Amino acid sequence: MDSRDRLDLERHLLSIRNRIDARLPELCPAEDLPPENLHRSMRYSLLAPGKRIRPIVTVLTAETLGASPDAAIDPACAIEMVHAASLILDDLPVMDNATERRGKPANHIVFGQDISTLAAVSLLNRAYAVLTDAPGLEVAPRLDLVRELTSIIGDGGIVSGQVHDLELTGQIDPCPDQLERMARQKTGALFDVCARMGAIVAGVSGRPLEAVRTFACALGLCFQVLDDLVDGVAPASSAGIDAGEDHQKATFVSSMGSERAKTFSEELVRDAIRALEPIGPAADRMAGFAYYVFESTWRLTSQP
Ligand code: GRG
Repeated sequence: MDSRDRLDLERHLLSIRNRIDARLPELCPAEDLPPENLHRSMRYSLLAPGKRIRPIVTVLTAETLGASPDAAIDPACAIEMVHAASLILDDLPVMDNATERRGKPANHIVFGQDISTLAAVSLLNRAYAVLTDAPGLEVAPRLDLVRELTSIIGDGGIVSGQVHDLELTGQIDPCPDQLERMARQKTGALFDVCARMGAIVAGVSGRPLEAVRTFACALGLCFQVLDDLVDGVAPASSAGIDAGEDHQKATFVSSMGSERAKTFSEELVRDAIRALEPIGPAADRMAGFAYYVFESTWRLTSQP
């Protein structure tokens, strides 16, 4: 990608991100609405400065498959609500016991475990409400969006992935296949549903849907491998979480070593980009985005 294309991509990603960041506060109850501590807790995590990678995948997928980005914004925000809920739950003492997230004290440190658990449940519930009310879409696609989201959150997806993650905790060198299965459920499933929801907004199925799903699953797994690499080397300030906590956990680094994990992440980003070939030049931005995510996260893995 030459520098002009990269600038164009970065501008485009920023414009999507700005739209997401502007819409999220409108979709979340105001802080002064009772119970104030619950709503403050929800907004604290949801509006914290995350990278918004998952909602960007949703909007880019919809655009790539021929839809206007407008109808994809609320579904993308619903995805970010699920992501924020998962981060709150993941940081609890009974899970990863992390004290910092997105460069700030973790939700339960500020609001207590009781309120933060309820805030996570409330964010999840609100995500469904956002989908049922999504503007610019007929009733049938809105129902499809809800169905897709339910299919990846519970025992068929993220929650099961987290259970496997807990089971692997303490095993410092788990078999890479086990770890991959767990990461595909825990992290990959949410990326997958981003693509599926973008395709629903565009009203597209068949081969292009398969292409974007393969892309998203490979990118999600790649992202988890890179996240493990960053946690392994980055100081807390650059990772935005208390990175040391993950050292007790089974990670791709503890399982296969950092050199193999790096190679694996390169293979995965290549797989992701290759998966888009059937779509042709319309997918250039999505491919550029995958490389952009890879490259910017990779840079953090090489910090002293
Ligand atoms: C019911 C949604 C739900 C979850 C319950 C706790 C749990 C089960 C799952 C945890 C899933 C999880 C937190 C996976 C980690 C994924 C990951 C790599 C997170 C970091 O994502 P970034 O870097 O974060 O995109 P930002 O802060 O930039 O958004």
